[in-house]
Formats: sequence, C-alpha cells, structure tokens
Amino acid sequence: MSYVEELESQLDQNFIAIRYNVEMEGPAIKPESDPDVQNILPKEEPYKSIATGVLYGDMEATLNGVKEGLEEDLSPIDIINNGLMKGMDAVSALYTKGFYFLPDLMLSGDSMMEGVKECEKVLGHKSETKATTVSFVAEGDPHDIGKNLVVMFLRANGYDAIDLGRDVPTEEVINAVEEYKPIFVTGTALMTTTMTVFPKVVEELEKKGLKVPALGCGGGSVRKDFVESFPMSVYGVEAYHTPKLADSILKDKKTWKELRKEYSEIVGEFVPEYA
Ligand code: B12
Repeated sequence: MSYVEELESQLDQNFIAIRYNVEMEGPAIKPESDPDVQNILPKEEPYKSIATGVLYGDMEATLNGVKEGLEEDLSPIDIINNGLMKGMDAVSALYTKGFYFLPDLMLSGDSMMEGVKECEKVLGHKSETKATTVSFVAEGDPHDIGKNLVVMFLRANGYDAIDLGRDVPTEEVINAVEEYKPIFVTGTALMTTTMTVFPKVVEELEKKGLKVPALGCGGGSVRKDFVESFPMSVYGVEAYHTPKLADSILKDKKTWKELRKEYSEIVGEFVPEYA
C-alpha cells in the first residue's frame, strides 16, 4: 500500500463531512443523467459513445468511437455533426447550468479536436487548389473549435485555406487580405464582446479600398440580424456550409447580397435561420 493509500484508508469520510459542515446529498449525479444532456445525446452507436467521450473529456474513448465509426464507413461529416458536436452541445448545457467549469470545457474541447483530426485524415486535402480563403477567430476570443472545422472543410474541398488562428488582431486580418487576395474570408466569434470585431474588419477593409466578395461571420454568440447590420458580410450557420458558400462565389460569382438572399439554396438544405 502506498503512503497516500494508507493515509486515505485511515480517513473517516463522515467525520470530514461533519467537520466542514458539508451536507451529504447522496451519490453524485452522472453528467449523462441530466435531463438536458439526455435530450442532446444521440441514442444510436457509435455517435452515443463519441458524444459521451467528449462529454467526459475522455480523449481515448472519443477517438475509439470515431475510429469505430470510420471503420464502419460512416461519413466523417456525420461523425462530426452527430457525435462530436452533440457532445460539445451537452458540455455547453452543463456549463450554462453551472455544473461544468472551465477545466471541463478544456478537456472536452481537446477531446473533440482529436476526434476532428481523425476525421480530417479521411477527408484529407484535395491536391488541386481552387482558390485561397482566409479564416480567423476575432481578437480577444480564444474559442477556435468552430474555426478549425471551417478550415478543415475548406481544405477538404480543395481550398488553400489560410488559417490565421485565434485571438487575431484586426490589423493582421487586413494584412492577410492584402497579401492573399482571398475569395472568401471567414470570421468566428463566440463572445458577445468579440463579435463586434466583424464590422471593424469591414470598416478597415473599406478604408484601405480592399474588396472581398464576402466576409462569412459565424460562432455561437453571433446572430443573423447583427451580421446583416453591416455590409460585405453573410451570417454562417454550420462550418460545413463554408465550402458551398465559397464555391458559389468562385463559380457563380455570387455577391454577399446574393449569399444572404439565397443561403439555403446555395448550401442545399433548409436552414431555419434563413427561413
Ligand atoms: C469550449 C468552450 C470554451 C473553451 C474553448 C476551447 C477552444 N479551443 O475553443 C475554453 C475553456 C478555452 C473557454 C474559455 C472561455 N469561455 Co467559453 N465556451 C466554450 C463552449 C462550452 C463551447 C464552444 C464551442 O467550441 N462550441 C462548438 C463549436 C463547434 O461551435 P462554434 O465555434 O460556434 O462553431 C459552430 C458554428 O458557429 C459555425 N461557425 C463558426 N464560425 C463559422 C464561420 C462560417 C463562415 C460559417 C459558415 C460557420 C461558422 O460552425 C460550427 C458548427 O458547425 C461555449 C458554450 C456555447 N454555448 O457555445 C462557451 C462560451 C462561448 N464561453 C464563454 C465564456 C464567457 C468563456 C470565458 C470568458 C470564461 C471565463 N470566465 O474565463 C473564457 C474565455 C477567456 C478568454 N478571454 O481567454 C461564453 C460566452 C458568453 C458570451 N455570450 O459572450 C459561452 C457562450 C458559455 C456561456 N454560456 O457563458 N470556453
């Protein structure tokens, strides 16, 4: 028996609880037993194991589930949307309720990204390059999971996607537009305090006389009406929509105004936000 184990065996848990006036409320409730989490978690396998892996921040379980799904020939996009993202939605629900804390979010975020990397191996990079795009997370914002998905989908669809990373100063975005002349710029913001960067990017681009066909703005806290309150922009709903938006700019010369009007047709599905 180790020193720590020996000490633990001598501890009287009841005494500790009384000593610190802790009321014992019975056994801890498992995250997957929470009613909101139960509504979010998928019922069928391997999506259920993948989502539960993310929920527990268990990288190994998440990866095993993803590999199993890929071996069963499930599409990597389905694995991301029906497994990994559901796990993250459940994590968000528990964080909002105050049951999860920042370290939980970090473990879950890392597990999700490992799963995404595994899917990326299958999606791969197309060898021919259609055009260049630029992606960034707004200045002051550390949330980069959505942006990483956007970049992955663009690369898998043949775009040379320049990834500027997270917490990117507006000036760096403008410099990248000047240097790479992208056909599409994507911005992601998850906080109400950082989404205000988008109109600033547009303002700076206009000041410098730089034209981009469109700036796709997405992220958890961003809303369509906010994005449509400034020019050059289009509200992006799902990361996998990005290559379809880019294709319509490249092939059909769609403008940002047309992207707003024809979003659902362009991405090829009913999008409630655009109904
Ligand atoms: C994971 C997480 C973290 C992780 C991030 C890890 C990482 N590497 O990204 C960590 C632990 C770092 C973190 C930190 C913080 N977080 Co946090 N975090 C979250 C959480 C739970 C999930 C976010 C996420 O990754 N979602 C999944 C991804 C895939 O979603 P997404 O990025 O939105 O992308 C989707 C779409 O938006 C779309 N999309 C995105 N961009 C684009 C672009 C285009 C063109 C298109 C088409 C689509 C598209 O594609 C994706 C879907 O397919 C959210 C909760 C929530 N409800 O969102 C809180 C949340 C975003 N965090 C929040 C906060 C407050 C913080 C902290 C400030 C907390 C603190 N007290 O310190 C810190 C940040 C500190 C700092 N400034 O450095 C708040 C923001 C509140 C607000 N309204 O401003 C939230 C909403 C939680 C809450 N309910 O309070 N967080």
